[in-house]
This record gives sequence, structure tokens and C-alpha cells, in this order.
Amino acid sequence: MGPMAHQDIEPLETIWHNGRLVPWKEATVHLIAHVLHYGYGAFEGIRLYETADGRSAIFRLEPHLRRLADSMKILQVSMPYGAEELTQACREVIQRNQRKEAYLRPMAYVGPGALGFGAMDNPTHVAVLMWEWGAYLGAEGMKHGIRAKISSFPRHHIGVGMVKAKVIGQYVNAILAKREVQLLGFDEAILLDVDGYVTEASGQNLFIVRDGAVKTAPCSSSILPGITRASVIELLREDQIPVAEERFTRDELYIADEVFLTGTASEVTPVREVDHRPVGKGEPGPISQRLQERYVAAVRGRDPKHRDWLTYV
Ligand code: PPE
Repeated sequence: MGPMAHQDIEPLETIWHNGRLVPWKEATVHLIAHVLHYGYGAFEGIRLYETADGRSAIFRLEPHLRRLADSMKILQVSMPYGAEELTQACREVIQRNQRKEAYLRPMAYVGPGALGFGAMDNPTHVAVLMWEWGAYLGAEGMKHGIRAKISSFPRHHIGVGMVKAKVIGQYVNAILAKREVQLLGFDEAILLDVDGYVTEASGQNLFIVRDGAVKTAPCSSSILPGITRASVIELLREDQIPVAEERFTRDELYIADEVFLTGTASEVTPVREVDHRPVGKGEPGPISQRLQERYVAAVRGRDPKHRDWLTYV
């Protein structure tokens, strides 16, 4: 199994752009837009799932919108729409595009006006896009686990990148890492921090399991505080599985019984190999598999304890 082929996005009907519903083809950005030159802006990724009762629900909308607002605060860029308006925007986009399952991409960015790093008065533009996105690392990867490699590109030092913000321009780091390992035949890149500790994958948080105990890098390190990460920690603790949020080293990855990745796009994806070393028996382990089931139950509204994670549409 080689790495995933990436498919083009199929256009849907409508995109929400600055308060208006716009036909997909007309939702364009001018070349003079500040964000295109310097990447100053932030984005989110949110999934819409069909629930067991035949309706649809947005998974953990509130924390995603909060993180978008946090990102903009960190960037010191004004945010013209609040959580209520963006919730409404998501609802409108879903309604117009008539899909039961989809991926939502809210974004906020510095629009046209002045250029130069000091430009402070350009308008903030906001959009909510939506498209269909299947298993991010492939259906095979979900079932049998993916092959990962540690990238030679370290994650941003916490004083260099604003790691708690999902900043557009910062994704150059993730893309360098992903391309590097993809060209070597791996599915996903794992990034160390500048001190050599394991942080996360290119677009997913990372967990290891050894002797029934789970470990993941702490939010105080160079990781994006993933919303799937937070959900998964809750699910694990409900199952009486201990979870430590602490730094760990590269060799701990090599001797882990299980490794899995979490993210909105990737959900819970098992890792079966790291740097040519099989993880455990080289197949998804019991904790990863149980967690996958519990995660699916939660997103599909089959877990009564976590109905409050869902915003029905
Ligand atoms: N780390 C990074 C760097 C990251 O981009 C993501 C999400 C996560 C961790 C997990 O965060 P959360 O989704 O809140 O659990 N990456 C998004 C973008 C993927 C893309 O290719 O675009 C995602 O999973 O939606």
C-alpha cells in the first residue's frame, strides 16, 4: 500500500463569503489580498456527520469556532463575525449544499487594501466553505493502520510559531514535512520539536500506548490543541484508561504497543509502522480499535453521554 492519491475537490453549490451565500464559482479572492502574499489568517476544519436517526449534526462546532476566534486574537486581527453568526453561516451552507456528511472549512483572513507587513487596517474577510471529504488517510489506513515517518523538519518552536493558533501561513511547515515523507513512500509525517521531543503529525495529534497507559504531548508544547484530541482523552478516561499529557521521546514511539493519530479530517487513525519499525504487532491494537468505535458512536449520536458534542442541523 503506497501513500494516498489526493483527489480534486468536487465543487458544491454554495459558499458563505462575508455574510452572503455565493455560487461556488464566484467565491473568489483578489490577487491583491494580503493573505495570499503572507498567509496572515486562520482556518478551521469541522465535520458534519449523518446521525443514527437519519438527521445530520456538526461535531463540536462550538470549540472549533472558539479556536478560530482565539487564532484571530493571537494574530491581533479583528473578527467581524461572532460564534452565533458563524453558526448560522454553517447552517446556511449545509442547507444550501444538501449533503448529510461533509467537511466545513471556516476561514478568516486579511483581505485587500494595503500590502506590507505593517498593514493594520485591511478588512478581515470571512468564509465558510464545504465539500465532501472521505477518510483523510484512506479507508485502508483506517482499517489496517498507516505508515509514518519522522520528518527532518521540526515543528515550530513555541516562540516562533503561534502554535495554539491555526494560522494559514504556518502550514508551510506541515506541508514540507508531509511532502518529504510522502515522497519516501510513507502516509504521514511525525514532527519532533526543536529539543527532539515528539509533538504531533502534520495535521493530527499523536498518541502512544504502552502497557495499557496512554501518552500524548501536552498543550504547553508545540502542538495544536486538537479538538479531536480533547474528545478522545475524555473517551479514554471514561473507559478507565489512564492518559498522561507529557513530553516523550522518539524511542518511546518505537517501543509503543499502539500509536494512533487524531484530527477532524483523520478522525482516529491507527499507525502500524514508524520509521520502518512495526508498531506492536504491526496492526491496530485493542485500545485504538475500541477508541475508533467509541468515536464513531459519538459523532453519529449513538453515545447518549456525548449528545452535547453535536449541533443538529
Ligand atoms: N494538528 C494540526 C497541525 C492540525 O492541522 C490538526 C487539524 C490537528 C492537529 C487536529 O486538530 P482537530 O481537528 O481540532 O482535532 N487539521 C485539520 C486540517 C487538515 C487539512 O489537511 O486541511 C483537520 O483535521 O481538519
